[in-house]
Amino acid sequence: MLENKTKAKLAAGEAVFGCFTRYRDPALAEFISMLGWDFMIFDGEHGPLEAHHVEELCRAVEVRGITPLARVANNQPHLILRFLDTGVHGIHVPWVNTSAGVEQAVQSVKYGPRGVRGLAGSRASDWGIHESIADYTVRANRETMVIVHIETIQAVDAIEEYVAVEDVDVLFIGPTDLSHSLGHPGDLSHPDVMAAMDRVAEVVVPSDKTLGIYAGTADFATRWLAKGARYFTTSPDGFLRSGMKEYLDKVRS
Ligand code: 3PY
Ligand code: MG
Repeated sequence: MLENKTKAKLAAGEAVFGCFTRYRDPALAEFISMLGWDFMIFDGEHGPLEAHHVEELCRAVEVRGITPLARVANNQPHLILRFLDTGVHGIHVPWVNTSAGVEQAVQSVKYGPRGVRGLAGSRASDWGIHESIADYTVRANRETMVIVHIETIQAVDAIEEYVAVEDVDVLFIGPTDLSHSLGHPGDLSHPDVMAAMDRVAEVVVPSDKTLGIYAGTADFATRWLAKGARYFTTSPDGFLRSGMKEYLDKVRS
Protein backbone atom coordinates (compact mmCIF):
# COMPACT_ATOMS: atom_id res chain seq x y z
CA MET A 1 0.00 0.00 0.00
CA LEU A 2 1.46 3.31 -1.09
CA GLU A 3 1.37 6.58 0.86
CA ASN A 4 -2.07 8.20 0.67
CA LYS A 5 -1.19 11.55 -0.91
CA THR A 6 -4.80 12.74 -0.83
CA LYS A 7 -5.01 12.20 2.93
CA ALA A 8 -1.68 14.02 3.36
CA LYS A 9 -2.94 17.00 1.34
CA LEU A 10 -6.11 17.21 3.42
CA ALA A 11 -4.03 17.08 6.61
CA ALA A 12 -2.00 20.00 5.23
CA GLY A 13 -5.21 22.01 4.84
CA GLU A 14 -5.36 21.78 1.04
CA ALA A 15 -8.38 21.12 -1.16
CA VAL A 16 -8.41 17.90 -3.19
CA PHE A 17 -10.15 17.04 -6.45
CA GLY A 18 -11.10 13.60 -7.69
CA CYS A 19 -12.95 11.86 -10.47
CA PHE A 20 -15.31 8.89 -10.33
CA THR A 21 -15.26 6.27 -13.01
CA ARG A 22 -17.76 3.50 -13.54
CA TYR A 23 -15.94 2.12 -16.61
CA ARG A 24 -13.90 -1.06 -16.52
CA ASP A 25 -11.18 -0.04 -18.97
CA PRO A 26 -7.79 0.47 -17.24
CA ALA A 27 -6.57 2.55 -20.21
CA LEU A 28 -9.40 5.07 -19.71
CA ALA A 29 -8.68 5.20 -15.96
CA GLU A 30 -4.97 5.74 -16.65
CA PHE A 31 -5.75 8.50 -19.16
CA ILE A 32 -8.03 10.30 -16.67
CA SER A 33 -5.47 9.87 -13.89
CA MET A 34 -2.91 11.81 -15.97
CA LEU A 35 -5.07 14.94 -16.18
CA GLY A 36 -4.16 16.29 -12.74
CA TRP A 37 -6.70 14.78 -10.35
CA ASP A 38 -5.58 13.99 -6.80
CA PHE A 39 -7.62 10.79 -6.68
CA MET A 40 -10.00 8.57 -8.58
CA ILE A 41 -12.99 6.66 -7.20
CA PHE A 42 -13.89 3.36 -8.81
CA ASP A 43 -17.64 3.22 -8.59
CA GLY A 44 -19.13 -0.03 -7.32
CA GLU A 45 -22.43 1.65 -6.50
CA HIS A 46 -23.66 3.14 -9.78
CA GLY A 47 -21.89 0.91 -12.26
CA PRO A 48 -20.84 -2.61 -13.08
CA LEU A 49 -17.48 -2.61 -11.28
CA GLU A 50 -16.60 -5.63 -9.14
CA ALA A 51 -13.57 -6.09 -6.89
CA HIS A 52 -11.51 -7.75 -9.65
CA HIS A 53 -12.04 -4.75 -11.96
CA VAL A 54 -11.07 -2.38 -9.16
CA GLU A 55 -7.81 -4.26 -8.63
CA GLU A 56 -6.87 -3.76 -12.32
CA LEU A 57 -7.90 -0.10 -12.17
CA CYS A 58 -5.65 0.42 -9.11
CA ARG A 59 -2.68 -0.89 -11.11
CA ALA A 60 -3.50 1.52 -13.94
CA VAL A 61 -3.60 4.70 -11.85
CA GLU A 62 -0.95 3.95 -9.20
CA VAL A 63 1.81 4.21 -11.82
CA ARG A 64 0.61 7.78 -12.48
CA GLY A 65 0.92 8.70 -8.80
CA ILE A 66 -2.69 9.38 -7.84
CA THR A 67 -4.73 7.93 -4.97
CA PRO A 68 -7.11 5.07 -5.83
CA LEU A 69 -10.40 5.00 -3.87
CA ALA A 70 -13.58 2.98 -4.36
CA ARG A 71 -17.29 3.42 -3.70
CA VAL A 72 -19.17 0.36 -2.52
CA ALA A 73 -22.84 -0.29 -3.22
CA ASN A 74 -23.84 0.09 0.42
CA ASN A 75 -22.56 -0.03 3.99
CA GLN A 76 -21.73 -3.75 4.14
CA PRO A 77 -18.52 -4.95 5.86
CA HIS A 78 -17.94 -7.75 3.34
CA LEU A 79 -18.19 -5.37 0.36
CA ILE A 80 -15.84 -2.87 2.00
CA LEU A 81 -13.34 -5.64 2.81
CA ARG A 82 -13.25 -7.04 -0.73
CA PHE A 83 -12.77 -3.61 -2.31
CA LEU A 84 -10.13 -2.53 0.23
CA ASP A 85 -8.11 -5.70 -0.27
CA THR A 86 -7.59 -4.73 -3.94
CA GLY A 87 -5.33 -1.87 -2.78
CA VAL A 88 -7.61 1.18 -2.79
CA HIS A 89 -6.70 3.70 -0.11
CA GLY A 90 -10.18 4.46 1.10
CA ILE A 91 -13.86 3.82 0.69
CA HIS A 92 -16.85 6.00 -0.17
CA VAL A 93 -19.78 4.57 1.79
CA PRO A 94 -23.15 5.72 0.39
CA TRP A 95 -26.51 5.84 2.15
CA VAL A 96 -25.25 6.04 5.72
CA ASN A 97 -28.37 7.18 7.52
CA THR A 98 -27.52 6.82 11.23
CA SER A 99 -24.46 7.60 13.35
CA ALA A 100 -24.34 3.87 14.21
CA GLY A 101 -23.91 3.34 10.48
CA VAL A 102 -21.00 5.82 10.44
CA GLU A 103 -19.28 3.87 13.24
CA GLN A 104 -19.92 0.61 11.39
CA ALA A 105 -18.31 2.03 8.24
CA VAL A 106 -15.20 3.06 10.20
CA GLN A 107 -14.96 -0.35 11.83
CA SER A 108 -15.23 -2.06 8.43
CA VAL A 109 -12.33 0.00 7.05
CA LYS A 110 -9.98 -0.27 10.05
CA TYR A 111 -8.07 -3.24 11.41
CA GLY A 112 -8.05 -3.92 15.15
CA PRO A 113 -7.96 -2.54 17.73
CA ARG A 114 -10.06 0.26 16.14
CA GLY A 115 -12.04 -1.90 13.76
CA VAL A 116 -12.95 -5.37 12.61
CA ARG A 117 -11.51 -5.52 9.07
CA GLY A 118 -10.56 -9.10 8.23
CA LEU A 119 -6.81 -9.67 7.80
CA ALA A 120 -4.99 -11.73 5.17
CA GLY A 121 -2.12 -11.28 2.73
CA SER A 122 -3.66 -9.38 -0.17
CA ARG A 123 -2.63 -6.88 -2.81
CA ALA A 124 -3.34 -4.12 -0.26
CA SER A 125 -0.62 -5.50 2.04
CA ASP A 126 1.77 -6.22 -0.88
CA TRP A 127 1.13 -9.84 0.10
CA GLY A 128 3.45 -9.33 3.08
CA ILE A 129 6.50 -8.98 0.77
CA HIS A 130 7.70 -5.52 1.88
CA GLU A 131 6.79 -5.40 5.57
CA SER A 132 5.36 -7.62 8.25
CA ILE A 133 1.61 -8.05 8.28
CA ALA A 134 1.58 -6.50 11.80
CA ASP A 135 3.37 -3.33 10.55
CA TYR A 136 1.01 -3.22 7.59
CA THR A 137 -2.11 -3.15 9.80
CA VAL A 138 -0.76 -0.09 11.62
CA ARG A 139 0.08 1.65 8.34
CA ALA A 140 -3.24 0.72 6.74
CA ASN A 141 -5.17 2.14 9.70
CA ARG A 142 -3.18 5.38 9.34
CA GLU A 143 -3.40 5.71 5.53
CA THR A 144 -6.92 4.53 4.70
CA MET A 145 -9.72 7.05 4.35
CA VAL A 146 -13.38 6.77 5.33
CA ILE A 147 -15.69 8.94 3.24
CA VAL A 148 -19.29 8.83 4.44
CA HIS A 149 -22.11 10.07 2.20
CA ILE A 150 -24.74 12.45 3.54
CA GLU A 151 -27.53 11.96 1.06
CA THR A 152 -30.81 11.59 2.90
CA ILE A 153 -32.79 13.89 5.17
CA GLN A 154 -32.19 11.40 8.03
CA ALA A 155 -28.43 11.88 7.64
CA VAL A 156 -28.80 15.69 7.54
CA ASP A 157 -30.89 15.61 10.72
CA ALA A 158 -28.23 13.52 12.51
CA ILE A 159 -25.21 15.50 11.26
CA GLU A 160 -24.15 16.65 14.76
CA GLU A 161 -23.80 12.97 15.77
CA TYR A 162 -21.86 12.17 12.57
CA VAL A 163 -19.09 14.70 13.24
CA ALA A 164 -18.52 13.13 16.68
CA VAL A 165 -17.53 9.72 15.23
CA GLU A 166 -13.75 9.18 15.40
CA ASP A 167 -11.70 8.31 12.30
CA VAL A 168 -14.10 9.53 9.65
CA ASP A 169 -12.12 11.66 7.20
CA VAL A 170 -14.76 13.18 4.96
CA LEU A 171 -18.48 13.85 5.36
CA PHE A 172 -19.56 13.97 1.76
CA ILE A 173 -22.76 15.52 0.43
CA GLY A 174 -24.36 13.49 -2.37
CA PRO A 175 -26.56 16.23 -3.85
CA THR A 176 -28.48 14.01 -6.26
CA ASP A 177 -29.66 11.45 -3.71
CA LEU A 178 -30.28 14.24 -1.22
CA SER A 179 -32.50 16.11 -3.70
CA HIS A 180 -34.41 12.86 -4.24
CA SER A 181 -34.77 12.29 -0.49
CA LEU A 182 -36.25 15.79 -0.17
CA GLY A 183 -38.82 15.14 -2.91
CA HIS A 184 -37.08 17.25 -5.60
CA PRO A 185 -35.18 14.64 -7.66
CA GLY A 186 -32.32 16.23 -9.60
CA ASP A 187 -33.21 19.81 -8.63
CA LEU A 188 -30.01 20.78 -6.85
CA SER A 189 -30.93 24.45 -6.72
CA HIS A 190 -34.31 23.91 -5.03
CA PRO A 191 -34.36 26.00 -1.81
CA ASP A 192 -35.03 22.90 0.36
CA VAL A 193 -32.01 21.11 -1.13
CA MET A 194 -29.77 24.16 -0.76
CA ALA A 195 -30.91 24.65 2.84
CA ALA A 196 -30.17 20.99 3.71
CA MET A 197 -26.70 21.21 2.14
CA ASP A 198 -25.99 24.49 3.95
CA ARG A 199 -27.01 22.90 7.26
CA VAL A 200 -24.48 20.10 6.68
CA ALA A 201 -21.79 22.69 5.89
CA GLU A 202 -22.56 24.73 9.02
CA VAL A 203 -21.89 21.69 11.23
CA VAL A 204 -19.05 19.99 9.34
CA VAL A 205 -16.83 22.95 8.37
CA PRO A 206 -16.03 24.04 11.96
CA SER A 207 -15.54 20.39 13.05
CA ASP A 208 -12.39 18.26 12.70
CA LYS A 209 -13.92 16.48 9.66
CA THR A 210 -13.51 17.54 6.05
CA LEU A 211 -16.60 18.60 4.10
CA GLY A 212 -16.84 16.91 0.70
CA ILE A 213 -19.34 17.28 -2.11
CA TYR A 214 -20.03 15.98 -5.59
CA ALA A 215 -19.59 18.92 -7.95
CA GLY A 216 -20.48 18.25 -11.57
CA THR A 217 -19.24 21.64 -12.75
CA ALA A 218 -16.31 23.88 -11.86
CA ASP A 219 -18.76 26.67 -10.94
CA PHE A 220 -20.53 24.45 -8.42
CA ALA A 221 -17.15 23.36 -6.96
CA THR A 222 -15.97 26.98 -6.72
CA ARG A 223 -19.12 27.97 -4.81
CA TRP A 224 -18.60 25.12 -2.34
CA LEU A 225 -14.90 25.87 -1.96
CA ALA A 226 -16.01 29.29 -0.73
CA LYS A 227 -18.39 27.59 1.74
CA GLY A 228 -15.51 25.56 3.21
CA ALA A 229 -15.66 22.23 1.35
CA ARG A 230 -12.22 20.76 0.60
CA TYR A 231 -12.94 17.38 -1.01
CA PHE A 232 -14.52 17.47 -4.47
CA THR A 233 -15.54 14.79 -6.91
CA THR A 234 -16.95 14.78 -10.40
CA SER A 235 -17.21 12.21 -13.19
CA PRO A 236 -16.25 12.01 -16.87
CA ASP A 237 -19.79 11.51 -18.16
CA GLY A 238 -20.89 15.15 -17.91
CA PHE A 239 -17.73 16.38 -19.64
CA LEU A 240 -18.09 13.82 -22.43
CA ARG A 241 -21.76 14.70 -22.85
CA SER A 242 -21.27 18.46 -23.02
CA GLY A 243 -18.01 18.36 -25.02
CA MET A 244 -19.32 15.96 -27.64
CA LYS A 245 -22.73 17.60 -27.90
CA GLU A 246 -21.11 21.02 -28.33
CA TYR A 247 -18.89 19.64 -31.12
CA LEU A 248 -21.80 17.99 -32.92
CA ASP A 249 -24.13 20.98 -32.48
CA LYS A 250 -21.44 23.22 -34.00
CA VAL A 251 -20.59 21.07 -36.99
CA ARG A 252 -24.22 20.29 -37.76
CA SER A 253 -25.58 23.84 -37.44
C1 3PY B 1 -25.09 11.82 -5.11
O1 3PY B 1 -25.13 12.97 -5.57
O2 3PY B 1 -26.07 11.19 -4.70
C2 3PY B 1 -23.81 11.11 -5.08
O3 3PY B 1 -23.73 10.03 -4.56
C3 3PY B 1 -22.64 11.77 -5.73
O4 3PY B 1 -21.52 10.98 -5.70
MG1 MG C 1 -25.57 9.18 -4.07
